[in-house]
Amino acid sequence: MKVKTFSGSSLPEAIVKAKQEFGDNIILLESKEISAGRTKSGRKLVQVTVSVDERPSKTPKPWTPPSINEVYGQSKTTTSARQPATPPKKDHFNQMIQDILAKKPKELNQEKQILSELAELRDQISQLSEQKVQEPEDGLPAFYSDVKDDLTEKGVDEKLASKVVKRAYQMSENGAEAGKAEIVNLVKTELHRMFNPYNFKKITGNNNKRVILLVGATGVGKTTSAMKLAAHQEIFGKRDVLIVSTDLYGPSEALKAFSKMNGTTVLEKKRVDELKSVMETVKDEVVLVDTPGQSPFAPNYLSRLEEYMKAVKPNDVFLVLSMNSDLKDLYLSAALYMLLKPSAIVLTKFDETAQPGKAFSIANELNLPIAAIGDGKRIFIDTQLPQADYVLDKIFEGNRA
Ligand SMILES: Nc1nc2c(ncn2[C@@H]2O[C@H](COP(=O)(O)OP(=O)(O)OP(=O)(O)O)[C@@H](O)[C@H]2O)c(=O)[nH]1
Ligand SMILES: [Mg+2]
Repeated sequence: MKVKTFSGSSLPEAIVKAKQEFGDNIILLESKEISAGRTKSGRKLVQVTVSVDERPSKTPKPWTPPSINEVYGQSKTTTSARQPATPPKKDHFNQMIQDILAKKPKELNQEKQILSELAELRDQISQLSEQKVQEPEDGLPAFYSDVKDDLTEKGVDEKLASKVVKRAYQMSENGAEAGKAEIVNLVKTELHRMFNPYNFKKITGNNNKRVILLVGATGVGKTTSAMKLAAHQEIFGKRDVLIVSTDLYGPSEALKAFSKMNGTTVLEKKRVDELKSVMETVKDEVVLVDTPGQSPFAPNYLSRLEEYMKAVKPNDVFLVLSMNSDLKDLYLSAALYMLLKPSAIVLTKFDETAQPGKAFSIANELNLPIAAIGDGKRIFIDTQLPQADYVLDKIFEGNRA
């Protein structure tokens, strides 16, 4: 995977530069604005970091442009005939971002503008990829539709389920004749390829200071996740960890008990100035800053989180999302937290959903890696590393290929 940063006077200009070098299939990793005072030219700049996947495909057969019409015994369609008659609809998530932007007050103006440009860009990218994956003109053969229904039943949203099943169709050696087991395997391969785990090795390999801010709506499992990350041997279990509780009611009983049991230092810091000074004393620890839960729609909540951000200057913001929420609610709450530019998501309460496929939909929509999975209340037991097979097994259990 190649990663590079481009800059321009606006987001679209920076993106055009990135596309000129990497082509249309770029993935936007980050965008930030650099104020006029900090650039050589004295003009405001927008910087984007993009990546392009250059790895050879793991799929069984290289993808060739649609042979669908041949499979169906029809003549080849021209490219223009394959274009959708009407432009694809704005996707759900982008629509939500737009709705939020329309409603929010004037605060966070710069971020709002970047978010709005991002939504536009995401639309363009998704339209490009829609054009690549065409549906057979007679509709999907029955087994493919069955697998698609299984996916949506398990929480994968309609758009993503349709995309991966069409992709399976195009990759299948047997096309319309493929059996269900073959289709399931191809769909798993495709979902596996899309799964993006957060790379803890990169940050646990050294003993440097690392500050992670945990954010998310009330009761989603932020405090529990802080303890789970601190305890897990392949996450921060071997590092010195400091958990800073900013909860207005002080650290919970569970957190105090964990501190005793695991030997993890827990500090109570409610005020922003206290937070700032504690950060100055940290040398080579991992600091997990646990923020108080509140509805993301509460007035001034995001501005308050921004104050925390300024005080602790986190290396990472982990957005904690509870899998027992409805997918629309997940999108809506996540869209607001995107203003804080999270670097990964932590998915909790997998044990409380019958729709584990939501994990793929939300990670795909937010274009963020998954840092950890929580599947129960027990701190030392119910934590899973972010592995595609864990989610895939849950989706396809009882339907083994
Ligand atoms: N079943 C299940 N329960 C969980 C999981 N993660 C957390 N919980 C429970 O959910 C409840 C809330 O968890 P907390 O960690 O306190 O959530 P929080 O986001 O810190 O809550 P606030 O600080 O009040 O916003 C607790 O009872 C946890 O034990 C999980 O993966 N599965
Ligand atoms: Mg909490």
